[in-house]
Amino acid sequence: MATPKLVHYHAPQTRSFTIRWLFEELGSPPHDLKVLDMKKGEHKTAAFLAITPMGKLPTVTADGTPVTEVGAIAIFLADLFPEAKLAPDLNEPARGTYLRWIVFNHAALEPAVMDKARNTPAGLPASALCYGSYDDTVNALAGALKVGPYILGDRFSAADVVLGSAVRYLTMFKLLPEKPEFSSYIERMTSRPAFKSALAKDEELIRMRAT
Ligand SMILES: N[C@@H](CCC(=O)N[C@@H](CS)C(=O)NCC(=O)O)C(=O)O
Repeated sequence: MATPKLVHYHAPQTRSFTIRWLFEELGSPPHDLKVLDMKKGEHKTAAFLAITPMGKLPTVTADGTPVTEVGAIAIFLADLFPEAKLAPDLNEPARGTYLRWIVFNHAALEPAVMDKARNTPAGLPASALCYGSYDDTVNALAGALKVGPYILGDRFSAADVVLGSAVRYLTMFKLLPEKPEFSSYIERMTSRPAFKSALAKDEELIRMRAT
């Protein structure tokens, strides 16, 4: 089957950066980049809401079919370009670990951090929350990163792009506690050539917008 035509709807300085970085790690396979100006509300136009009703970025379309949610997009793209070797094969046990941590980002890390930041009153016991408690979530992630250098141990994967992005921006916003496991992971991720290249491209977008 031919590779579908990919469109990445993007805005710099958002979660969409994760996907920009991932495209770099994949060796920049052909895709159209459509940059939306969120300050002008371009992500809430009728045309964009017809693609994705929440009007959120990142969104990727594949032959017109929308894929949203950073983790889903990462899994989709890493599988679409297997030659980049950013995803364990279906029959490898590491596939389970890989999926586990990509889903953990959405199912535990982000909700735990956002609830804490918003001071959500405790209406439910920890046992009923998708993340248990903020401390348990943070400690689980720090524990998994302790061995390193990557979330799968010796093997870099798309899960590091998802988690590396999240740990970086949550730390920038002081939403994660300072821990050596996080700072050294951020250091390893941000020193990757693909990360630097994606960041330089987004900085150029921001500069162009300012002029
Ligand atoms: N769960 C989504 C969250 C996406 C998201 O919230 N993106 C923000 C930018 S970081 C956004 O598009 N906000 C615009 C809005 O909601 O109006 C994902 O992981 O992709």
